[in-house]
Amino acid sequence: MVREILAVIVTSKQQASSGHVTDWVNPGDKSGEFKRQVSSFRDWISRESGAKYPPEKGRYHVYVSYACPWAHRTLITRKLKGLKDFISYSVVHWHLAEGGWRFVTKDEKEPGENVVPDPMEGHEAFTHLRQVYFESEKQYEGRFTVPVLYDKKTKRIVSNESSEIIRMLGTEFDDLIEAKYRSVALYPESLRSQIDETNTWTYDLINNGVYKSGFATTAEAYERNVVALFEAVDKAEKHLSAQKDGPYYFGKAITEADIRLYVTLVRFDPVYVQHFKCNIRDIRSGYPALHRWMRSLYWGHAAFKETTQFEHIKWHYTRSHTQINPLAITPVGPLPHILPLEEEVRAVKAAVGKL
Ligand SMILES: N[C@@H](CCC(=O)N[C@@H](CS)C(=O)NCC(=O)O)C(=O)O
Repeated sequence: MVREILAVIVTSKQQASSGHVTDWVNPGDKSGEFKRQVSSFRDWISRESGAKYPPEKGRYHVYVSYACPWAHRTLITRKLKGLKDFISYSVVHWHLAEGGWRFVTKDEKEPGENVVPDPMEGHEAFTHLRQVYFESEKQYEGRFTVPVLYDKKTKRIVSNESSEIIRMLGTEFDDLIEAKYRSVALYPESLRSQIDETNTWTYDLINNGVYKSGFATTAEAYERNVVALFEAVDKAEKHLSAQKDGPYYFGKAITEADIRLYVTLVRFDPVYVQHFKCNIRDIRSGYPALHRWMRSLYWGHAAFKETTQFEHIKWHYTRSHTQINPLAITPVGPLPHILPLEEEVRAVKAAVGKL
């Protein structure tokens, strides 16, 4: 995780002064490389006595976008840990434009649950997520990212770093929730070193790798990153095909490794293959073990299926990144967005002799 944070050394000031929301690579940066900013709000909900943010039912809220893989991590974790009645959430409009994420108006109807105007008391006039950032820090100069974990009591942002939010949700409410949810251990002691090791390359080369490929502004930066991305996806495929006690990444129980890889892979064929040019292979025809694993999460668990909103995902990327897709036309396929568990694309069926 340290690497995750260090990998992204762009000061918030640089980002803010760069001008446009679509300036993912700072104009003037000759490297053409996308460098993710470091998250600024890094407090913790903690059950240690005297903690500034203790776990309490109904006290916290998460602002998310259904489009965003980092925010998606928090929605899956919230559901897997049975935190429905403990932590509320709301969803921003899928379109990211100048001024950052905005809330829907009360007359707008977008697909999915909880796509609502800012529901916080006192936020009735808020139109954009940036107002939540400014409420916490008047001089905030970074990007206005989701997810945001918000404390209703102090009206402060606790954290805007998803890797840390999922850790808090994963353990800090355990004294309050039902036993069946307490036993869901997403970062169990016995697997920590393996999860940490996997997180390091999955984050850098896959989760962030799709962005580094897609946002690159030189052919060299794109090619270097897309090749590294596919080497890492090959490595994940190899790991999963050797995993005999599945169905999960590390065997019999879901861990955060499943969550962190799923959020990128489920967006891969619908968006990253064409929009971010991550097209050396696609998942459905090129990666049988990953394809099966991803679909078993989606079709087998409400926490994955109900939090995956393909319309938000497709519309957000293809209509917000006008530097990549200036006409903002959303490609229709591939259809379906995700295949049923027992279905395969024709090429795969032919290869296994089922045609
Ligand atoms: N480190 C953050 C990254 C979050 C992030 O980059 N979110 C994107 C959406 S996928 C965002 O909100 N971007 C808006 C912007 O940069 O203006 C995390 O993992 O929580």
